[in-house]
Amino acid sequence: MREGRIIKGIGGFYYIDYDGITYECKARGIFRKNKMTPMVGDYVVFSVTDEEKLLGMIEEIKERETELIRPPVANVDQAIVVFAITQPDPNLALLDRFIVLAESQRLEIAICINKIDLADEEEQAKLKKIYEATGYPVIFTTKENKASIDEIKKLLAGKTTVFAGPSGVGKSTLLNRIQSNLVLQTGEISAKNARGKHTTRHVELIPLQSSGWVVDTPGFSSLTVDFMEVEELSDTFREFDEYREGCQYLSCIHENEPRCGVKTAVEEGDIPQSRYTSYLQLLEEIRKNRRY
Ligand SMILES: Nc1nc2c(ncn2[C@@H]2O[C@H](COP(=O)(O)OP(=O)(O)O)[C@@H](O)[C@H]2O)c(=O)[nH]1
Ligand SMILES: [Mg+2]
Ligand SMILES: [Zn+2]
Repeated sequence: MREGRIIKGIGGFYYIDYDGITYECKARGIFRKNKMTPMVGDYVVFSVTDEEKLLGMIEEIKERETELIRPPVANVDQAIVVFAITQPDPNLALLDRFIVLAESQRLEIAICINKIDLADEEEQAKLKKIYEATGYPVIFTTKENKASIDEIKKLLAGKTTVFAGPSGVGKSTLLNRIQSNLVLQTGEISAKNARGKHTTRHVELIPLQSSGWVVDTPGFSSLTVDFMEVEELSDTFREFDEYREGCQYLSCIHENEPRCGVKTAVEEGDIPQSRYTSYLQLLEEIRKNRRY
């Protein structure tokens, strides 16, 4: 018996990485009876049925630490939220939404601002100021600079990471630079494919030579936060924490309450306006859903 990790699943076959070798495995019927379907990211025990052809049988699924729905991957540790400093210009409301979604899945979070070759230091400083108060690592990268790519590599070490971020910000390019044997499609190519062929994308876990795993599909394709509770939302805006003691009510949601430490901090410029605006927008979204 061996232990490996499922990196891909297609039509009832599971591809298991075992120390850099990939075995094609089937799952025992017993999993179906237990309503336990193997998923990408699962750590499994498998038996080899044909060493030459690298075939095997999954015998046991190890307990999952986490289970992401979109993309469907087990045991993800971290989300790196990637935005470009320009082309396309960062949409801070969307960035904040990605952070909230990653928080709701209890993932570790890092923020990557890419394409810094296209903007001056002032732009970088502006974003840095907004996000360093969150406590998440904020990393500035460009494909032109290896040292910046190495910083991302360091974050990936030993963890399973999904990259989240809008299309065109450079996610695939980053991954290709991180691991030279990768050839993920970048740039305009995907638009062309989308027109004609029906391309079914399978989620795949890529083992990194430098240790760690990355998911090759962008995370959080479903963008609504309406499954969350209001209290949970305000908890995910981490920089609000230190100002809560200024709130009159313990249950303050920092909206219309008379004495609110968070609102005061926004007025005094201690909490960035863009973060508070994002918060109010997401709050409204959650509320709307509750009315039905
Ligand atoms: N100037 C600049 N362009 C970049 C950088 N990274 C990626 N690009 C370009 O941005 C476009 C989109 O990149 P891609 O990796 O496909 O983005 P994805 O949709 O997030 O995977 C491509 O034309 C890349 O060449 C960068 O650091 N600087
Ligand atoms: Mg891409
Ligand atoms: Zn408050």
